[in-house]
Amino acid sequence: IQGFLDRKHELQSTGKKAAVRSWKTFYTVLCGQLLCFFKDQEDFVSSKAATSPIIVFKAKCEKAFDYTKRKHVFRLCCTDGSEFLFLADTSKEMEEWVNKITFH
Ligand code: I3P
Repeated sequence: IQGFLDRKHELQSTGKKAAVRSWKTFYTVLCGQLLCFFKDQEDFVSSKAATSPIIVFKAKCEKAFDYTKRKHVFRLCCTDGSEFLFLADTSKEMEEWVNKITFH
């Protein structure tokens, strides 16, 4: 699965609140057990990553029911303690991402 998602860093691996907390748009690609981030599809094709990938192996991924500021948001809790929110365009897209990340 791949496409544009907005991403917000909530917690660092230490469990501390992330310092940079604004939403950022990335062309996001799930590749095996890695979630990879690019500026756009062109950058993905030329393997020009925008930021480091997230390891989704054994991560917990589900709809962020408690985050009510925006719709179609899901949360990814990684085994290192870090946490991210992702904003999809539609609830269908959100469910697709959650399923693919959970059962990759
Ligand atoms: C953050 C930005 C985020 C906001 C976050 C702010 O400020 O406004 O959109 O999260 O709030 O810290 P900045 O752009 O200066 O980094 P929400 O959209 O979820 O409100 P937070 O620190 O309460 O998470």
